[in-house]
Amino acid sequence: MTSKDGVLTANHWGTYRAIVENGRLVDMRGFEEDTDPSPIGQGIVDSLNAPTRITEPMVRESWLLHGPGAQTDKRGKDRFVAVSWDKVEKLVAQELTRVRRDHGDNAIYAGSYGWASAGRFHHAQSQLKRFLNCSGGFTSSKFTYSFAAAEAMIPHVLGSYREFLNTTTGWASIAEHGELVVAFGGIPMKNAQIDAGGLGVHVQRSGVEKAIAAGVEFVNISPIRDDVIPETQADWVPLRPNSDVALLLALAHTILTENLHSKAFLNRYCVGFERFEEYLTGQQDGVPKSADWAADLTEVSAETIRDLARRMAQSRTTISVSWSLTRQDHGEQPFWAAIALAAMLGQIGTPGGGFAFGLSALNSIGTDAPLLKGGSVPQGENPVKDFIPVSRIADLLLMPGESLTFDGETLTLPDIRLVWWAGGNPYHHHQDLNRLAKAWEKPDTIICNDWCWTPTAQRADIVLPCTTHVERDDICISQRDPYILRVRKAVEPPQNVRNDFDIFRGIARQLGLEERFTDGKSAADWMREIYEKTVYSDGKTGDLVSTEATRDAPKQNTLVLPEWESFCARGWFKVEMPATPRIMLQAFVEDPDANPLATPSGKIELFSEAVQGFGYATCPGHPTWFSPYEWLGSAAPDELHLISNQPTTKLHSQLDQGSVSRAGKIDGREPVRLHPADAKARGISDGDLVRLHNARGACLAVACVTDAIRQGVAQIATGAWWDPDETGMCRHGNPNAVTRDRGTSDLGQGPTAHTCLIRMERYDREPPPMRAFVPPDIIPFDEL
Ligand SMILES: Nc1nc2c(c(=O)[nH]1)N[C@H]1C(S)=C(S)[C@@H](COP(=O)(O)OP(=O)(O)OC[C@H]3O[C@@H](n4cnc5c(=O)[nH]c(N)nc54)[C@H](O)[C@@H]3O)O[C@H]1N2
Ligand SMILES: Nc1nc2c(c(=O)[nH]1)N[C@H]1C(S)=C(S)[C@@H](COP(=O)(O)OP(=O)(O)OC[C@H]3O[C@@H](n4cnc5c(=O)[nH]c(N)nc54)[C@H](O)[C@@H]3O)O[C@H]1N2
Ligand SMILES: [Mo]
Repeated sequence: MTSKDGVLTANHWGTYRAIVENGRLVDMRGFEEDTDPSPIGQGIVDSLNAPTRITEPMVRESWLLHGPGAQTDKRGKDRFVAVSWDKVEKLVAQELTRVRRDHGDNAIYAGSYGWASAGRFHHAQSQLKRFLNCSGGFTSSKFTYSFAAAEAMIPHVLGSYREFLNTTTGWASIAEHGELVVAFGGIPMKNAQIDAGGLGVHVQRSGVEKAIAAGVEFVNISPIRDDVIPETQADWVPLRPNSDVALLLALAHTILTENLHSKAFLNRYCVGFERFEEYLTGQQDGVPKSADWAADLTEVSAETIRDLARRMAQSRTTISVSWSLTRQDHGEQPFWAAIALAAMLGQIGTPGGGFAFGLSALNSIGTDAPLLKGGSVPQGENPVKDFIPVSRIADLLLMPGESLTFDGETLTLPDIRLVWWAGGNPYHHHQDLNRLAKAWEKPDTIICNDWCWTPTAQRADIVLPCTTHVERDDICISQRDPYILRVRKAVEPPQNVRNDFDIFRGIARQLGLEERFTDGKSAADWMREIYEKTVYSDGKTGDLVSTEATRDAPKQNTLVLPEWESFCARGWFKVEMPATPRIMLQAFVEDPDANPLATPSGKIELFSEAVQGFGYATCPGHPTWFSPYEWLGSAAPDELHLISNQPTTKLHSQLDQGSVSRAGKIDGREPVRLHPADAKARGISDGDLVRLHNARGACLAVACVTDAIRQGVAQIATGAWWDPDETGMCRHGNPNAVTRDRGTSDLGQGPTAHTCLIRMERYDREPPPMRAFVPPDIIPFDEL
């Protein structure tokens, strides 16, 4: 339901009107402009003041009694002591000072990876980083869990990754000029509910529908049939998970051997095709990457591969590669191989053709919204140069002093004594959580800012309770969305919780750094500044087309915004949409000499001397097929490949405790989907409680038997709050109980959650009670 009444509020899943009665939030209705609002937003209504809400600052009992480093194995089991803000501010300030003095600034790890909430000012991670940079810095992290392998790899191929993520040719162009969309990992509409930083209206579904109406055909290359909406009537190619590179190479091989490739494109716009060609033909290693070769690896017939290759060459084709393809062993390769295939088709830079990084991975991927860069709270300079690729957190804690290869560098892992997380949930996002739990015992102190008792908050020493998005004013500006929003506090927060900004301001005051942290500005001052510094962006991180926003004298590429006061009074502003659809790499293709890429050659690098020069056996100089460390190609007959994809009913672990997410569970546990033949072979029926396990761990889930899943594959969404029993088995259904914590390669060191074999069996014992949403025991300070 949408509404014009109520308080405008927004989060990553959309913009809503908060309906408040007697000071209580009672409903979240879709923003009046949004014709396809997401149900996810409703999940805040009953979770806001649920028992999982943290209402006071908390300190773990053993830490408080015995000091930093005390009984770290009791994290997650100890009681918490509720303390005053004054007390907790002093404790944190003292501990920061101790760690910096005794162990150095790089002994603090504050990568703090996570999605937090959407507002630009109350962005927890930015506030934390600014605060820590005011007092000596911290060991940081680089890249994301979303597509780390691509973030490292694609700059070697195209000169930038973000630029091309931001300028993907969208549905408007595909509908007008495209004929065929070949989607590796599908066009997952469930994921388009989300956008980083919020979104005004949901447009992904209408974009796909436009393409369907225009007669565009779809091929869904995925182990899961419903990775595309049924209206696409897509041909389903249910390949083995993680075999996409073999398929991409075989498509390229077919196109090459049938002489369907565009030599003109390869000559003019690419370097290194000859080296790639030697690999494709087998001249290099004796193995032609033919359709017959790939048929064994992918379990897609050679006939299907050859037909698809011909169809792609005969049509105006977009190759979409889902981000999930990067979150697997050798996740650098699928995007590179897809670019190579698209280059051979010679349609890059043409309307409705080329490649796309993950159409529908977010609401904005596949739209033509103008690129915006909102102003921001400057994070300052971090004097500490140590960092990790973000998903190497457990390695960092477990292996101080050891080295790690990464994108041509050798990093030395510092000795971490203090970990601070604000706006993320590593006990959701990290792989092999039992390994993380061991690493988690290492630091002296773990601090977490959150509003609810997530598994991470439960395992911290100091918990700083913050507000939610409905409890504060903010400003939402997201990079690829035309809506700028003035969101407002709808309800009062509990008395003893604070905005992250105020949490850090209080601690900064204890350290004598308040003025440096706030720059003398109030939250309202910052929001106005963020708004007024909003500009058009050219899509590369940090590089701007215009340097200043102005409300008068519109020049080309100058963003004209309403005055702050009138903007605030109306609550939102929609930036004009471009008149013509965007075409990725159009300028480069029109004139590659005038508009070279930022690669060493200025061209698309199908062979990269730089990457070859790193000498990594795990990532050579051209797109390469590697057998994943575990996959169906090497599985025992009773093993299944587990896909742990993004949840439909929430964003990651956020609002898992709320009504929308709980409605998607069965008897309170996460559903796992599997094929009828696999269920039968294991004596599993629909609705049975099952145990998923491998050498790393186990979790319970409830079986959903469906032929929408390829045989040999099981699928469970991420996000169920981690709820291990004494043996480390998650009773709730968190797949990171069984995923492996290993980097994609020496180059990207990205996470590899989608590479995972498990066994599954019926769980015939008494179902254990779940504790995921049971807050820890809490005692008041004066009872200590
Ligand atoms: N197995 C498997 N694992 C995966 C993935 C997968 O595909 N499979 N995907 C990975 C990916 S792509 C990602 S991006 C990660 C996501 O991992 P995360 O981003 O860590 O997950 P979230 O649940 O969004 O965590 C955000 C946290 O911020 C808190 N929060 C919300 N608002 C605020 C605020 O204003 N202030 C503060 N201080 N806290 C706030 C929320 O309560 C929540 O605990 O997960 C990764 N993990
Ligand atoms: N509702 C909702 N939307 C979200 C999020 C969320 O938590 N909830 N998270 C957001 C975030 S942070 C991100 S990074 C994006 C992620 O976007 P994606 O990476 O696209 O998301 P996934 O759902 O993990 O994967 C999409 C599909 O890829 C398929 N797949 C998995 N492995 C393979 C494989 O080896 N080969 C092929 N061909 N297909 C495979 C799976 O069937 C899966 O459904 O989603 C965003 N959107
Ligand atoms: Mo992500």
